[in-house]
Amino acid sequence: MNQDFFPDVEGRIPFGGLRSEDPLSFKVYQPDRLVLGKRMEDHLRIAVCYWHSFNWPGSDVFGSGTFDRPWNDPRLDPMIAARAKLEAAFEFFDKLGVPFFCFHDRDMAPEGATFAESTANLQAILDDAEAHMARTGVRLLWGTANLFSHPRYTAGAATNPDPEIFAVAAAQVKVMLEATHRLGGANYVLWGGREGYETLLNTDLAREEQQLARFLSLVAEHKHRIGFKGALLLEPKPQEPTKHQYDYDSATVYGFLARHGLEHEYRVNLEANHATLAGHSFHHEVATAVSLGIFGSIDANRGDYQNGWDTDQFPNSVDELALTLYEILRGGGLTTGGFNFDAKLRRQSLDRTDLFHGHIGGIDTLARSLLVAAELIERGALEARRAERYAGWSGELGRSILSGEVLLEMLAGRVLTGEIDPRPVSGRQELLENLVNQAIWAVDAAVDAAEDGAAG
Ligand code: XLS
Ligand code: CA
Ligand code: CA
Repeated sequence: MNQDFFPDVEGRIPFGGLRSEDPLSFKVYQPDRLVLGKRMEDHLRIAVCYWHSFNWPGSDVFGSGTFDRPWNDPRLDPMIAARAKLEAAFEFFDKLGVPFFCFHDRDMAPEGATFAESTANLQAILDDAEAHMARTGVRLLWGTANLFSHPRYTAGAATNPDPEIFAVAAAQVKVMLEATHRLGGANYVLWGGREGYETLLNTDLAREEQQLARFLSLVAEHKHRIGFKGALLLEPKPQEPTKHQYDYDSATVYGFLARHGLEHEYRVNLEANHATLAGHSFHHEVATAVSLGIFGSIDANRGDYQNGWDTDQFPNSVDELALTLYEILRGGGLTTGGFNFDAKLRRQSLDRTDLFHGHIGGIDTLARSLLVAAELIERGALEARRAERYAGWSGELGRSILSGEVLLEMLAGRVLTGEIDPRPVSGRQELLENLVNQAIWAVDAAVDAAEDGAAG
């Protein structure tokens, strides 16, 4: 396949600005624009995911694929199809102008009749992937193994009641961790695809936890053995496909890691829609991970507040994402992580260019959210009020409590004499929410003024 798969997009998607009428242009995202002294591209480290964009045919439980993805034709030789898909994928990454991509082993190369054949398929396609990466400069944000699609994983991979399935999963992760290392991946992700349960009637929770911990210890040990310097990331999700997934949310994952001495080996890859499913806001998940010291990377998307499953839509709300970006910037920003669009088109979005529209909108939303978050950081008003709220803990009483110097008895004594007699103070939530809106509107006004200037 040497013809362009996306002929309607001639070269790199340009920056057009807010007044642009070209839907195939960025309205906000400018990779080289400096925000808080750092390039936008380096703040966001955007990635496209292989699976939703190139593997998924647009099927749902009621109907078959609707998308134009010729490599999914079952009459094709699977390796020829895999190479055609790879070419289209890299054409897309390159035209969109993003620095990274992410993939599962089975997204890129077909499963063979035996494990050895599947591994050989992957190795062969990796040669081509390396060539495409060298040609386009697109890098690997993370790799991962698909431990959930094959029927052998119905009852889980590491948490399977059958140790032989644990062994196959271990072999698959070994191959894919090494593949990620070979491609210079910045991270390796483990989403607990079917690590969870359908019914407690046949499940031994304590045993499955031990199995999962052993699996993750083996993976960390192998990472060090092969000299992979990227971060290992677990991806929390509360349910789907199983009724209850073990890696429920950031806090649950941290508790698990700490119980097994793995909290310095793993961080988290947080997905917006998974936070929604867990009943959290996305910025709660990010702030929790930052505060626990395990924040790693982001899967950008959004759910639908009217239903309870993983719709993986492209993000489009600056109001919501600005708060997430704010927590990330407060935590020091991304290091090995990035923003991977784990987002998929709606089934009726049939045209090839729809893939561009989805990503362009998501990227612009992220860029605009970054501007708002930077504005909030620069204004410093939220931070100042937060510091003021806790100021007492830097005083004599607060320090003596935290250092362990005082006992309950001593505190009680000071309260009894009336020496300590506090008054509640306002949390000022509405004022703080107004400060956030003020920053959003200030960014709107600044962008408007800049465009007026540019228009002359
Ligand atoms: C599924 C997950 C998955 C991981 C990678 O819900 O989001 O796509 O990101 O295995
Ligand atoms: Ca994900
Ligand atoms: Ca998802």
